[in-house]
Amino acid sequence: MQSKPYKVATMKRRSLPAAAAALTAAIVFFLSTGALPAASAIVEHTFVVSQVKMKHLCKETLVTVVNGQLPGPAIEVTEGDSVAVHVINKSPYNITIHWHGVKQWLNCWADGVPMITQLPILPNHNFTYRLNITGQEGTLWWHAHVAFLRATLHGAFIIRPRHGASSYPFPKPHREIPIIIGEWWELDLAQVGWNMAHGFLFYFASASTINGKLGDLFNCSGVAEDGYVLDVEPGETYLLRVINAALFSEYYLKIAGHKFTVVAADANYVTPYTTDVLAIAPGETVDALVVADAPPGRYYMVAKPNQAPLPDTQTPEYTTRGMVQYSNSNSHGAMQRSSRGAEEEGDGGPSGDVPVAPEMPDTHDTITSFYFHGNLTSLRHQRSSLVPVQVDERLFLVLGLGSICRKGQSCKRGDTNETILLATMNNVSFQLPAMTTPLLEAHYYHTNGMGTLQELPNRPPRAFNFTDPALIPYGPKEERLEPTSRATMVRRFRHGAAVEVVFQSTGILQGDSNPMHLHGHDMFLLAQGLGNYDASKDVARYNLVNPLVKNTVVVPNLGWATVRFVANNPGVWFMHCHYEFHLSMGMAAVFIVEDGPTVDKSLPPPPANFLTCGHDDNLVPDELYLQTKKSGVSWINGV
Ligand SMILES: *[C@@H]1O[C@H](CO)[C@@H](O)[C@H](O)[C@H]1NC(C)=O
Ligand SMILES: *[C@@H]1O[C@H](CO)[C@@H](O)[C@H](O)[C@H]1NC(C)=O
Ligand SMILES: *[C@@H]1O[C@H](CO)[C@@H](O)[C@H](O)[C@H]1NC(C)=O
Ligand SMILES: *[C@@H]1O[C@H](CO)[C@@H](O)[C@H](O)[C@H]1NC(C)=O
Ligand SMILES: *[C@@H]1O[C@H](CO)[C@@H](O)[C@H](O)[C@H]1NC(C)=O
Ligand SMILES: *[C@@H]1O[C@H](CO)[C@@H](O)[C@H](O)[C@H]1NC(C)=O
Ligand SMILES: *[C@@H]1O[C@H](CO)[C@@H](O)[C@H](O)[C@H]1NC(C)=O
Ligand SMILES: *[C@@H]1O[C@H](CO)[C@@H](O)[C@H](O)[C@H]1NC(C)=O
Ligand SMILES: [Cu+2]
Repeated sequence: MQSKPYKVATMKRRSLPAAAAALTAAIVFFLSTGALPAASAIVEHTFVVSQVKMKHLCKETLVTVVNGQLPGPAIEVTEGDSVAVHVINKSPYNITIHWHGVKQWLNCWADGVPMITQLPILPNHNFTYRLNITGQEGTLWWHAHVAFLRATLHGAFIIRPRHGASSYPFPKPHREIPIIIGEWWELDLAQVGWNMAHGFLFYFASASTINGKLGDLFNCSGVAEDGYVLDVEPGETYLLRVINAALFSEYYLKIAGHKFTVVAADANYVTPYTTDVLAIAPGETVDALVVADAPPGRYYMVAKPNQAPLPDTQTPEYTTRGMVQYSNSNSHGAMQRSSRGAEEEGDGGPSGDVPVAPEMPDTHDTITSFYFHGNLTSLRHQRSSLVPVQVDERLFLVLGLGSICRKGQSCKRGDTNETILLATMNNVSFQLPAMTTPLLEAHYYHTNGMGTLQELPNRPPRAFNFTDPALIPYGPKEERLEPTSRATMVRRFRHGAAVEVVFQSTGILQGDSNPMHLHGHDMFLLAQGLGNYDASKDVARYNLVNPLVKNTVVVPNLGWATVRFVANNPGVWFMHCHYEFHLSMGMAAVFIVEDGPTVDKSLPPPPANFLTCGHDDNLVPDELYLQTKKSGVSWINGV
């Protein structure tokens, strides 16, 4: 039984006299901001998380969604607004919602990472998230921060400029369209998440999607699946707000016969960049203008995943497609036909009834993504002038895989089932603390629960030829590098510290790229390169003038990327790879940003509705204490 879409209450631009008792917060907000009261509003949503049956590929599947929708509802706000989202959890799972890319200034409590920033919302429980949206414009998104369930629990989060669309630093589009790339899974995602974290790795989606639709490359008994159709008027301009919500793959997006002008990425404006292909990794967003300037007709919009070539392990990857359809094209019933008969681009435009298909990059082409990201720079904007020149803390974080023995201290490595495969940073794999108190709460109240953590090392314990292809996927060189360990890795930063991180992808067991996502802060992407990072020549390439500003940075396959950020948002922030398999295998760490010298630079107490554990001293589980101590790595003292 499909549940009815839940009514979404949006209270935009409500005048003061109309504010009801429930809007007390709004009144406080209006009174305290003062500056532009007419431009601020409370945007309110109710998210009912429940399981519904959906049918694709001839098979009915139980999926966990918000308000019965896949993708979930879009949140649309104006910069300066406040947002309240009431989450009612009617699913059988523990849920949290993360507001991906929202900076959450002094509001880490609402970041939505289970056991790191909050207790999860239990089945049949409610929780209200309150966020202020300031100093950001563009496309972000929200998703459950629960292993794998984000495949079906996600939606767009769109922030428009305070002074309206005419203040965009690009021609005002006629329409704005979210394009969410996702995957269709027929498996029990909660189970898959558990399995992945326990070394059982081979689970894959059944299809990929654009705005929740599989498109005509997929069928049920020969009947093509519905595809996403964008109807356009000749000559008009469309702003596509592209989000990669997929768990597993970076995608290339093309529209036959059309070009994109990229104008923003991760809700930061970029120098307009014209290209016929977008590259977008999980966690990234790209805003691109498309002008409907082709001969009227029908044009496929194709999203195709890439993957590292052999000798990397090859996994099933699915291309999906929708359609751009001109209003005065004489053919109807888009997406009814099978894939056969699509014309390749370059044949001189559409003829008759056959939609034009774009020529896509090869699946194993990863260099197109490298170039795409390398060609983006930020548009000169207030924030882009703030690249820290002096660096206080430097981290060199080596990203790879590793393994621990299923039983005992020693076991066969390589292609064996005696190990649990893990993903690592500097040779440690992240595991959630076994405490019953979330880290943020333990940090805020200085409870001794923080004593169980391990410090994220500044550099890998041992240097090796990180990008030697001989490491992929197995072999004697690789087997020696494989043994690793698990811990709750954290790194503390003084308030205001300028931090430089060099992320280095490796070839241990695989040569994947790594889309690294930092919560609560944007990062300046100073440079990226292929092969091993070499400070003696790569520092000279740093862009300190107009680097891209991102919350998710793609560290190229067998390459590196350098970022800088200022740790000025106090709290406990997750930093992790946005490939779900890497995340659930432990490619993550926690950055703790300390309070500043004044109240307005310090984390306020948790909001009134917050579920806390009570602050007794009974927070250190002995088992974890012993396990961490045994590893002999330096300790963090939380007090
Ligand atoms: C849900 O969260 C509660 C409280 O943190 C925890 O005790 C329980 O084990 C969790 N359940 C699952 C299925 O993870
Ligand atoms: C959750 O919200 C629903 C709908 O507003 C309400 O009926 C229910 O009482 C709430 N439950 C809790 C535990 O607050
Ligand atoms: C939002 O901003 C208002 C006005 O500055 C402030 O009172 C409120 O605490 C803020 N809320 C959050 C969740 O940051
Ligand atoms: C899709 O069509 C192909 C070819 O007609 C067929 O082999 C396949 O089983 C179909 N898929 C489904 C799920 O029916
Ligand atoms: C920009 O893209 C072109 C190819 O499209 C490539 O040749 C060039 O190296 C790229 N620039 C950077 C800095 O990556
Ligand atoms: C491990 O692999 C060996 C050899 O491939 C096989 O015989 C054995 O049954 C496997 N054990 C498990 C627990 O899967
Ligand atoms: C790393 O390995 C590659 C491939 O074997 C090789 O070309 C390169 O020279 C090696 N680099 C170093 C620093 O040893
Ligand atoms: C990684 O850590 C493990 C366990 O602590 C250790 O045995 C191994 O030597 C380390 N490997 C590297 C390459 O640093
Ligand atoms: Cu995220």
